[in-house]
Formats: sequence, C-alpha cells, structure tokens
Amino acid sequence: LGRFEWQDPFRLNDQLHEDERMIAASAHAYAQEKLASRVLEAFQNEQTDPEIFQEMGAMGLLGVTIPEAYGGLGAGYVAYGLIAREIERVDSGYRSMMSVQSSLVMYPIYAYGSEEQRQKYLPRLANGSWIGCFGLTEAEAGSDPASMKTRAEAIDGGYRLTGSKMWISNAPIADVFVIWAKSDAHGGKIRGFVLDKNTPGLSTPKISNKASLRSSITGEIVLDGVEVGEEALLPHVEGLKGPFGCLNRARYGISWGVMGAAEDCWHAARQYGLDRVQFGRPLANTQIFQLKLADMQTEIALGLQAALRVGRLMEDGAAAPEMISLIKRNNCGKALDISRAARDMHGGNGISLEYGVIRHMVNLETVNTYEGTHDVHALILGRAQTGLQAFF
Ligand code: TGC
Ligand code: FAD
Repeated sequence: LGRFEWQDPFRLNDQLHEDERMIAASAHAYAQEKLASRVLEAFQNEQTDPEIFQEMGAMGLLGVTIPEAYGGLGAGYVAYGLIAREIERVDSGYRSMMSVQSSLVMYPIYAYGSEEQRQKYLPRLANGSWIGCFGLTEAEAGSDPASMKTRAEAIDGGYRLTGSKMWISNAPIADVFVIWAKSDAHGGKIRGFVLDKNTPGLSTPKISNKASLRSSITGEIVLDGVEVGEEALLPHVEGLKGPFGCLNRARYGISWGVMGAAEDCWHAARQYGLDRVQFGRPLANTQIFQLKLADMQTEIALGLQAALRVGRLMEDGAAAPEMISLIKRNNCGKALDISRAARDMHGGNGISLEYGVIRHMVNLETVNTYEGTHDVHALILGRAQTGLQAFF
C-alpha cells in the first residue's frame, strides 16, 4: 500500500524534478522569512515595499523562465508555478508583483522585443533593480480589451501615445512600462510599446482605498501625448495575441498561486479546529468541520495536479489557452470558496487580520477578477465547446 500524506494527497512533491524542489524550497524560505513578517503591516497601511523586487531578484525568483543570458534561470514553467504558489501562500499581492514582472513585462520583452530591448531591460528586471508594469486595461475596456482607446500616432522618428490605462499593478513605482495601444501607423492594430519612467507626458496616479490586494500597489497610467522613438516599439508581434501571449503565462502562474493561498487557509483552519474546544471537544472532532477540511483537501489536490499537468504541457509547447482558462477559473473560484470557509471556521477570530484568512479571502476577490474574470473564462470554455461566441 502507498503512504498517504494529508498535506500532499497525490504526492505532488514526488512528481517534481530535483531542481524544481530546490527552487520551491528556496522560494518557500524567502517567502516565510522575509515576506510573512511584513505582510500584516503592508496590508494594514496599504504600502508596497519596492525593495521586495530586489530581494526577489537576488533570490532568482524573477523571470525564471527567461534564459540565463538575459538574467533569468532558464527554468521551466513548473518551477515558475511553484514559486507563485510559495509567494501567494503569504499574500496574493506579493505574487502579483512577481508575476507582473516575470510574465507580463519580462516575457513580452523577451518574446516580442528586439535584441537591444532585451539587453537593455531584461537583466535589470531580473535582478529587481527595475520594476515593470503592464498596461492593457482601460476604464472603459476591461474584459473587452479590443475596445481600448489608447492610440499611437506616427510622428517623425517614432510615435506619440495618448490615452489612459486603469487598474495597473506596480504602475506608481514602475521604471518600465509595457503599453498596448492601437497604432495608426499599423492599420489601427494593437501594438506593444516599452516606455521608461520620467518620459514627458507619462504619469501614474496611485489608486487608493482598495479593500483587497493592499500589499500590491495599483495605479493608472496617463499618457498625455507621450513621444517615443521607433526603438520603443515591440517589433515582433501585432494584434491582441501579443498581450494574450503574456496573459497565458500569468494566468497559468495564478492557477498555482491561488492554490498556495488556499493551502494556507486550509492549514490554518485545520490547526484552529484542533486547538479550539467548544461543547467539550475540539472543533476538528465534529463531522461538519471534517467535511469542510476534506472538501478543501480534495479541491487543492485536484487543482495542483491540474496546474502541474498544464505546466508540463507548456514546457512541451503543447498547452492550449483554453486549458489555462480552465485552471485559472477553477483554481481561483475554489480558492475563494476555501478562504471563505476557512474564515467561517475561525468564528469571530476569522474576521481579525491577525489570523490571515480574511486577508487571503479579500485578496482572492481580486485574483478571481483580474487576468480574465471567472465568467469571462467560462465564456472562453463555452465558445470552445459550442463554437458559439457568447461575449456579445
Ligand atoms: P478573440 O477574437 O478571441 O481573439 C483576438 C486575437 O487574439 C488571439 N487570442 C489569443 N492568443 C493567444 N492566447 C490567447 N489566450 C488568446 N486569446 C485570443 C486570437 O487568436 C485572435 O488572434 P488573431 O491573430 O486571429 O487576431 O478576441 P476577443 O476580443 O473576442 O476576446 C474575447 C476575450 C473575452 C476572450 C478576451 O478579450 C479576454 O480574455 N478578456 C479578458 C481580459 C483580460 O484578461 N485582461 C487582463 C488584463 S492584465 C491583468 O489583469 C493583470 S493583473 C496582474 C497581476 O497583478 O497579477
Ligand atoms: P468588466 O469587464 O466591466 O466586468 C464586470 C462584470 O461583468 C464581471 O463580473 C464580468 O465577468 C462581467 N462581464 C463582462 N463581460 C461579460 C460578458 N460578455 N458576458 C457576461 N458577463 C460579462 N489590468 C492590466 O492591464 N494590468 C494590470 O496590471 C492589472 N492589475 C490589476 C490589479 C487589480 C488590483 C485589479 C482589481 C485589476 C487589475 N487589472 C489589470 C484589470 C483587470 O484585468 C480587470 O479588472 C478585469 O479584466 C475585469 O475588467 P473590468 O474591471 O473592467 O470589469
């Protein structure tokens, strides 16, 4: 008979390569030693510590799938997912900072950029001395990015960008801006541009008073006639498949990350149930409590196994975007359910930030929404199985 480990029912750990286990262990140690100690204050004060990028860079946690020649680790997508899981075990906001930098800024510069752009940006983004952000969403174009209004008009030797982006992670502290705009010079097609901070006309007001993801700074990007040279254009992609190619990677990482947050809620609820006595016995000695723990264990084990499967397919170049929609949607939804159940199982203590579960719960509301909402991913899966477009 095989052994059963309650924390790892399908023995995911045994399915990893040795180098993946080492990367996960070092991400775990960093997250528990350096991030867990500051998350409560960061969340309470809605403060993002930019030094975290340099710390993550020093640990080799940024852009791990990018080749070593550009400062990455040349690691696979499972390693990337394992890092996301360990960081989000502490807080979704910290994982957000990492995944924007890795999947939404370093990836497009690597995949769509010129050699000059790669050399200029990737090493500094990998070591965290530069912080990146990704501007796709606009106030009037969220789930429907094709309706964006931001424009790039051709000028002598380059482009003038006008428009504004909304809800952009890292924007107020960013050094590097990947901006998606409709380019008049390219028949109105969506093109990517890489902008540096301090370019005249570029400003990044902070969005305050978020009740969710408070450890990760969010802002607008206002482009008031920002003029850039030809060298700012990402030359190797056009159309929505540019930003979606990045989103595939970030959504995949999220499917691992949210399982880390869910595991933290599950483990906390289990321990709370073992420690807390009511009616003369531990809460964990009641059927309803055990039912909830069994549901959490089941969904997390299945969710991690699915993420591992898609990760291996990505490494083989065989993952379809719909697979990523399936795991992003399901793992986010299940993590949100688990965090709500864990909050309930902590009783009154569950509403205190001291216990962490309500922080995960409100964070996961954002994660369920960004990178394609739960319902938008349902429509992607519905379209794939009916052939019918139900977005409009
Ligand atoms: P549609 O007609 O479906 O596609 C247009 C073009 O894009 C291509 N494409 C993809 N390519 C690669 N990967 C994918 N996943 C792709 N999905 C679509 C497609 O092949 C087509 O190419 P071409 O060459 O034929 O033109 O486009 P649509 O306008 O009907 O899109 C519909 C929909 C709803 C699926 C899509 O717009 C969508 O996914 N909306 C959600 C928007 C979203 O995810 N926004 C995320 C913003 S970034 C963010 O949230 C970062 S948070 C980060 C953090 O803090 O962690
Ligand atoms: P809407 O698109 O207006 O959706 C509102 C509701 O309507 C949702 O329930 C949705 O599922 C539903 N809906 C929409 N269309 C349909 C339809 N056709 N049929 C049925 N229901 C539908 N964006 C970036 O570009 N870069 C970032 O770094 C970034 N970071 C973010 C950080 C945070 C904290 C947040 C909250 C958002 C971030 N986003 C970012 C934006 C995020 O991707 C969008 O919020 C998301 O795509 C949803 O868009 P929306 O908010 O405009 O909602």
